Amino acid sequence: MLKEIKELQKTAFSELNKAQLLEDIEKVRIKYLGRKSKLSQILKGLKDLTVEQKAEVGKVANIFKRKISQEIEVKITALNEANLWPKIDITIPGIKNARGHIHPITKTIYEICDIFTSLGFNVVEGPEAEKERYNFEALNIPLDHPARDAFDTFYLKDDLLLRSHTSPVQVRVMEKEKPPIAIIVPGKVYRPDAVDATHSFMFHQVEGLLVDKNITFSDLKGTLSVFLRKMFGKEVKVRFRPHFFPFTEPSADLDVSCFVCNQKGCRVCSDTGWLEVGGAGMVDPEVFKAVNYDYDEFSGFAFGVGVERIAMLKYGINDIRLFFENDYRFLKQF
Ligand code: 2U9
Repeated sequence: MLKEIKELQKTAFSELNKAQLLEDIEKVRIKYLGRKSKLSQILKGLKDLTVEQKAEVGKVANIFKRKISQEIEVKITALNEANLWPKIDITIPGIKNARGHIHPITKTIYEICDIFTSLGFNVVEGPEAEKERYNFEALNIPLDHPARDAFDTFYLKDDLLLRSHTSPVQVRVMEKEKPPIAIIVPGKVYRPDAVDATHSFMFHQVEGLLVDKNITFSDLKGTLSVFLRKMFGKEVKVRFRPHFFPFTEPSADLDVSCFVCNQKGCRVCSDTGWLEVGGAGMVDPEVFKAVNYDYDEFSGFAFGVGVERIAMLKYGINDIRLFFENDYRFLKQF
């Protein structure tokens, strides 16, 4: 009988080892532990044995019963746990991670800077928190100047403010270096404007400055015409409209012919046939005085463009706020 139990144990464990599914395990359980199992019969037959035999066979039979029961439990638990994990179908194509890319404003800045560097300009950047002297005084905007109202804003503390244009960087360069100078200055600027579809308290500019001997308004017109045709297409016309800026004299607003309607008249150009893209002028002698340049020896031109404005025109975007909302549905189009 002891031999019979040993045999039983061997086959039971070997069959349990092979069982892969819950139903296979259940079959093993019924076969070896069920009411009609050999083990059951052996246990029932114990009563016919001698006391010694009963003790010995009973002990071995019960050990077998306990061991196989335990092993069955372990296997069922393991299988149930494995079934909790989602099944992975490795033949399904994966989901690609979205790849980041350059923001449309940065892209437009790069494009503008590329054109000017191809013309021999150097790119310079400077601080966004500025002293009054660099943001105002050196640019011929004294404390009592009416033009200061449009800029005067966002003071961080006494004599430290968020710059309202990138012009302070040009002043810093002129303080450090003698002409010839040909620089382009991209960056963030801050103004006390109420936010709407075309205004933001923070936006980006690219400004330029060229100073040398014998620089004239013709140089300004030639340089900016080349830039605007590279930016908006060979066919655009360029117009310089008289204007006033404290830091340039004479000054002009900068227009390109409307490439949306080909000057037939549309909503984008308000039926004027022209789109304003920036401003420019000859550097005011007062600015040269502020940086100790001899304004009889040197002359220069300066200009500025709003990057958001250019990007909106180029890509047909009708609301400046889209640039700053970080909505991927908008950004992924560029
Ligand atoms: C120095 C001297 C002169 C920079 C200039 C403009 C004209 C201009 C506007 C374009 C759109 C500002 O962003 S905007 O609203 N800029 O019209 N900017 S001349 O003149 C300078 C700069 C630095 C030392």
